[in-house]
Amino acid sequence: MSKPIFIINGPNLNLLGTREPEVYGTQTLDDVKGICDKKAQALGYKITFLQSNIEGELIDFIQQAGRDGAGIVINPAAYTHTSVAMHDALKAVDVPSIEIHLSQPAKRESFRRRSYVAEAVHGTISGFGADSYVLGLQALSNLI
Ligand code: CA2
Repeated sequence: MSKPIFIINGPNLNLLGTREPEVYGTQTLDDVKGICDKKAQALGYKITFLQSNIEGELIDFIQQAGRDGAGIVINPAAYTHTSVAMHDALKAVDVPSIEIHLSQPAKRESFRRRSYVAEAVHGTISGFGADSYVLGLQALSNLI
């Protein structure tokens, strides 16, 4: 049995589908999990789908994925633009990782243009709503 793909979600993504639908869409995080389950199954993988609002917990998830996972799809949410700790954690694991975003941060406020995570992952997919997760899984499975 192959190791699962870890899908890690950062702060406030638990609110998905309840606010700002024009930016983040109408699907809930649970809907996104279902979409990821289906795509991963088609690719021959199981997923471990996680969310936290706490930076240290997200670091623990990344380390756990390094030990027990085949790879990482991560939406670091606002920590994308602030977290050296997440950058370091992603660099410290030996599994491939893909950064994904629902929206296209480059088209939004200037503070969203900097990603500390981008320099530590294989690549970034953004701007496709829930499809960013699907595209991220596809890209990751090509790397594993
Ligand atoms: O577009 C993305 O996926 C983001 O990672 C989402 C983050 C944002 O800080 C990044 O710049 C881009 C914000 C996630 C907050 O999600 C909410 C969802 C519904 C209601 C409120 C917040």
